[in-house]
Amino acid sequence: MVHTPIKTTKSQEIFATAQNLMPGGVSSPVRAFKSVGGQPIVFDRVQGPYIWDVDGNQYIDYVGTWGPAICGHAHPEVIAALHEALKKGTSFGAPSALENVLAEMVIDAVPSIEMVRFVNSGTEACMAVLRLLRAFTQRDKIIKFEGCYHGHADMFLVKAGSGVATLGLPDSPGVPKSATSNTLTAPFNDLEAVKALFAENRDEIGGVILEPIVGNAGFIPPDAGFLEGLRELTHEHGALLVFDEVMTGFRIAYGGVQEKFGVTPDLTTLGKVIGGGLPVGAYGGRRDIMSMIAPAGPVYQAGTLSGNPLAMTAGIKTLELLQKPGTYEYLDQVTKKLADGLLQIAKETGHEACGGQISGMFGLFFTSGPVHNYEDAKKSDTAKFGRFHRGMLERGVYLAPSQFEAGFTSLAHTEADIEQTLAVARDVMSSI
Ligand code: KE4
Repeated sequence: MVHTPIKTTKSQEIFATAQNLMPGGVSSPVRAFKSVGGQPIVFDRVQGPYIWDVDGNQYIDYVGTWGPAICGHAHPEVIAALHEALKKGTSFGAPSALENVLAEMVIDAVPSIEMVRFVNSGTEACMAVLRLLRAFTQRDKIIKFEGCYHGHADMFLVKAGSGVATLGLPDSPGVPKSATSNTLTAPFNDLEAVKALFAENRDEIGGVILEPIVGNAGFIPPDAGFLEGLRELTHEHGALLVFDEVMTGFRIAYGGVQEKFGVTPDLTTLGKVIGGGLPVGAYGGRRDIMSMIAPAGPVYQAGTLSGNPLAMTAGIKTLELLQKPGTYEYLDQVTKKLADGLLQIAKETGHEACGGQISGMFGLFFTSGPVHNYEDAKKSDTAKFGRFHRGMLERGVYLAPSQFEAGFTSLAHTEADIEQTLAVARDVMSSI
């Protein structure tokens, strides 16, 4: 397949200016394409599974603004609902019935959630849930897993994934030892390591937090028995189990990983999908724990724009769309076709690769694998991933700009989009 390099003049101009105005020219590090090389494209508009950049190039999108666009970008029904909501204003800073509606939908959907608090990002949700679990257990230590990312709050920037892994940052400067001295880490999928930490820190660990399917070290599903083992260990040691489902919530299943795998944590964090593309995060769980949150209880957490009526509106409409029969079967079907196809093409073109998918989330590593944890993931050929990413971009396919991220599909992706993507992938993998 002969391809002519895409014209990116306007993207380059805008990005050059941006770099003088904002650190790295971006509002979030991974967007700068640092680990895949080349300049990022500047978006002009999105619709369904597609992106158009400022030079008019069109792409099939597998990032979906990092997860929220699960119904496809700018879904007409979400846009229409927002138009209606806009007529009533943009922010209240006061109770609105819309918060009740989305809260009830989240509580009905997510097995662990009996009560929920809305915030504005996944980072805020994870920060708040950590404060809450420490207050409830009166224990300060937590266990997180290498390569997992729970937002950019100090306490979690220890062997974190996503942009921290992408940029190969150690643990970020500016984070005092005092903030991370209570953060213990273990390799993902390693129950023995968790048991050892509990033994070494008897009665001091308040909770275990994880991405139940890792997306921030690339796509790494839990080994059989891992989630169940954590549930038993936390019960045994009087610690709380926290599923960070900011990425997996309402994507892996309507009730998240906890519904699909049948393991119910004590607390859950959410984000991305529940905002339908507007800023929303949430944390929730057992009523006896959540009742400690101010003003019902003494644990403080607040936010000017939390429960924003526009964000609630977009989230409500998005979850309504996801409730339609066949949603998750369709996501699984198109994503399986994509992931299986990419692996098959990699094999046929002589590349060591592994990966997989669950529902609308997938990943591809350029290593023979298997990849059970972050150490395994780091064996990937990230330079080859960079060449793959650029080749796909040049041919109209937009993948996450890092080996240490997951890919996302949507209900708007058609079989034809997948076939086009695979045809392009064959061409690129034959040339890298
Ligand atoms: P935000 O603060 O970015 O809304 O959420 C933080 C967060 C928490 N937990 C999980 C499991 C997450 O995946 C995230 C954010 N994910 C990244 C993508 N891997 C957001 C993209 C970015 O940082 O630009």
